[in-house]
Amino acid sequence: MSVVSVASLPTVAQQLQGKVRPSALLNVLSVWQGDITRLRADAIVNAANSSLLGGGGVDGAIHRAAGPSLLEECKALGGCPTGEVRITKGYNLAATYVYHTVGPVGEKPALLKSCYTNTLNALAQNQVRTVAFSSISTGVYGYPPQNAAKLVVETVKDWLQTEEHLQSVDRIIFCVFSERDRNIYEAVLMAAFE
Ligand code: AR6
Repeated sequence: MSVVSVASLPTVAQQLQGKVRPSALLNVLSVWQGDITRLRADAIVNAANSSLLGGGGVDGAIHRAAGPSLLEECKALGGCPTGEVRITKGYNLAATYVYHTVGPVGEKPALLKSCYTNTLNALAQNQVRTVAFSSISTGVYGYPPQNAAKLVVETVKDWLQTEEHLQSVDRIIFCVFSERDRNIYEAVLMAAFE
């Protein structure tokens, strides 16, 4: 499958030109629709479960594309509580690292926010400059996608308000799988930056 380098993707500032107020924050954000395993980034963020032993959805896709060494490394981590994050290598993926976060089952905003904040803090700490997030909890875990996107955009926007955080990243990609979710993210970003 063809690899997409995240540095080549248009930013939200470019994607939604004229529809959003210019903001330095929008120069580091992108919305991209497709299979996250195709992305060449420093890190991709997996929607894992607390066992970290793989599953369906994006988790299954990441494990299949990374190969069996990913599961071996995950086994040694001893699981991950909801809202937290654990880091592995990317193995056969185009991404260097996988950040595995465990979203809540159902609409639990504080826990979903923790997934994103903890992951962003860990990325900055590890000097990871390009990252693609999958839409945590919005598949089988049943978080309503629109509400999740609003919370995610607000959380990332707040996090980027700190100059140190803004300087720490080159690109944060919201990787959406469906056209519906791409429309949701674009509308939510327009509302957040109008
Ligand atoms: N690339 C990008 N996004 C994807 C891909 C892909 N290849 N495949 C699915 N999505 P889900 P959750 C989207 O169910 O709700 C697993 O079994 C999907 O359309 O993968 O957090 C874990 O092991 C949706 O928008 O994750 C857990 O048990 C989003 O990824 C459980 O599912 C998240 O959907 C976690 O559930």
